[in-house]
Amino acid sequence: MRVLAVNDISCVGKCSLTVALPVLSACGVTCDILPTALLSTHTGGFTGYTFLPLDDEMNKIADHWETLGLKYDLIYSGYLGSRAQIAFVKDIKRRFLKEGGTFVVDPVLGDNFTFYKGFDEAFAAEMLSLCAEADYILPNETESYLLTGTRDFSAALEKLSAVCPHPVITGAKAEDGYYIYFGDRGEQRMPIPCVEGSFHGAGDVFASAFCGCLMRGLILERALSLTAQFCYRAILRTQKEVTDRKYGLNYEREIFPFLQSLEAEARQ
Ligand code: PXL
Repeated sequence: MRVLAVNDISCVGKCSLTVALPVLSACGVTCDILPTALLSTHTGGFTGYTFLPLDDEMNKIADHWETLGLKYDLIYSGYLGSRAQIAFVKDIKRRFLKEGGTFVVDPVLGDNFTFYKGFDEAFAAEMLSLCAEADYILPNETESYLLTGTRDFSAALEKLSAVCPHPVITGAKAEDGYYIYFGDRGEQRMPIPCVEGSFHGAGDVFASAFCGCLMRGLILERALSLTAQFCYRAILRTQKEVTDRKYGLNYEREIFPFLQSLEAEARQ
């Protein structure tokens, strides 16, 4: 199985490609990368970070790949730095996704009900148009709100279902705990263990592990369950080890138990 991760390289802060590569490789799938930008750190909680968009390079990389005839079983897109990059990812999907392949979009927009730096309503509208081309989308509760304009998860899921066949709203805080809302057969929701507050990079660990589970043949519900458990354990460890949250999840030592459960259920 061959995956293409389209995401930035944040050198410090454990998110995007620095998470996708180790997690997907550990899952036993080849992970190629298309870097969208190079940053000294991610943009959440750091100041003075450097940011180099890689649009020109992305074009050249894609043109070279075409000469190699590369095709992917799954393309996973994450942080995109501009509306032009969103348009470019649509083109990447058209050129490099295998017939019948899977397109997963993590519509990275914000957290704590606010946009990440540099994003706004127009950007969210463009992201929604990318979601419309995806098989699976993985908004967190903030992104679900920014994409649909509603904080009601059932209503948001309904709106997202009209756009994409398998919307998944992660870390949704309801009255009685946290849930994953997903909608491939009407509305479903799965209770998940969760820790109060936001942990930077958790969405990227989730998306990467989820793609790994799909590539190993797990059905949606099992992929979500194993992935949620992995993220929860990584969050607990991060909390226990009292690392500054902006440096990301301490997920590394949770990879092994995650893989044990994955291998027990994998069908390919
Ligand atoms: O984790 C999402 C993410 C990815 N990449 C960059 C970010 C963020 C969130 O802040 O800034 C560059």
